[in-house]
This record gives sequence, structure tokens and C-alpha cells, in this order.
Amino acid sequence: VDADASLTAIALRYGITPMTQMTLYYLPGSCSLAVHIVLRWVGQSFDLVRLTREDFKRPSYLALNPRGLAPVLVHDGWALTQAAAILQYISDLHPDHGLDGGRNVNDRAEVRRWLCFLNSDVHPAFRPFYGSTAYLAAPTLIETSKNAAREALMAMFEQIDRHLEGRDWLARERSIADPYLYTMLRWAQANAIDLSGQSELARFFRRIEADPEVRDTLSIEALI
Ligand SMILES: N[C@@H](CCC(=O)N[C@@H](CS)C(=O)NCC(=O)O)C(=O)O
Repeated sequence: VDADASLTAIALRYGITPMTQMTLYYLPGSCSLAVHIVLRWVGQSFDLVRLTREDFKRPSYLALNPRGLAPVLVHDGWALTQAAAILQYISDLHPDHGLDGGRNVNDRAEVRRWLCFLNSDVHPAFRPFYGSTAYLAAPTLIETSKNAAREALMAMFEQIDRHLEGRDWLARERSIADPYLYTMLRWAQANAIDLSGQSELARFFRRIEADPEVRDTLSIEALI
């Protein structure tokens, strides 16, 4: 799909709610990357709209997500926000893939545990790198806030690294939590968070990057 030329991208610019079957509004490399990967894993057909920061301010986009953030998934005219909810929704539409832990209650809880950890603890800890402490105004204070974020993130990644010992994925099988972890690891690399001693995370990163659907997703988002 040529995302920028798609009908839904044109609809967004003219303030029309698109009625295509399923559309993912994404910002390349952001948390929407996890959603994009899972859509490909389950073989869902979908349209893509690549967002710019200008799009976030458009009334037509704010009608889809009043927070003016990515991702949004529109399905038959219904707009769903929040990456974790979207991941769960896609998995619910494709239960045969078992990407939310399948039928076992404990397996399902494990997937939720890691998804919640990534979405509510790890993801927000990156905010200083994306401007949340700009109000401090002084560059040295902003840098201090980034260093504090680095320390907090390193501790969380160490916890995940220990958990991955003897495992291939966060939960018992591959799940919707794994591409979220992959996305957070990309952010760690981009923001000089030193994970060099964390060999389980490195192994996980290599495994997921070897996945052909992940490579396709990266190439469509122009990240490789
Ligand atoms: N809680 C929301 C957070 C969404 C969010 O923070 N989106 C970021 C990308 S990961 C965004 O759109 N940022 C706007 C920007 O970078 O300008 C979710 O999980 O979906």
C-alpha cells in the first residue's frame, strides 16, 4: 500500500471519516509499530495512513483520537485508540493465532502482565526523550531528566532480560506483547540506553528482526 496516496489519507486531509474495512493510522517507529506487526502476523487486510505531526492537530484526526496521538485503528467506521486495547482487539478478531495467550487463564494473564508492564511502565518512562520535560527550559536540567529516565529504563530492561532467560518470548508462546517489547528496544537504541550487557534482550531482538513480516513492516515504515 502506498500509504500517502491511499484514499483514507486523502479522507483525513479533507475531514471525511473513512469507511474502509480496517485502517491503521501510524507514526513510523512509534508504538503503532507493534500494532502494524501484529496486523501482518494475523494476516488481516488493512489500509495504512502514515501520520505527520501536522496531522495530529487536524480536527479530522482529533475526531478519531482527541489526544492527537498514534495509533488509531478504524474498523468499519469505529475508531479505537490505545495501543494495548488495539493489540487485544486484533488478537480477539483472530483467536486462532493465540496471540493473547490462547485459552489457558494463566497464559492469558502472562500476556496481559507483560503488555501492561510495557504500556504503563516502560513506554511512559521514555517521555523525557520526546519532550515531556521541555518545560524545565534549562538544557542541563532536561539532560538530567533524560539521565534519570535512562536509569529507570535500564532497571526495567534488566528485569525483562532476567525473565527471558530460557525463554524465546515474554509469555509461553509468541504474543501481542513481543512486538511492543521490540518497539521499546528500538527506542532504547535510539536514545543511548546502554543494554550492552543484556544478552537475552539481544537474542530476543535478533530473533524478532529475523521474522520476514517484521522486516516487511520495517520496510513499509521506511525504518530500514
Ligand atoms: N497511551 C497511548 C499513548 C500513545 C502515544 O504516546 N503515542 C505517541 C507515539 S508512541 C505519539 O503519538 N506521539 C506524538 C508525537 O510523537 O508527536 C497508547 O498507548 O496508545
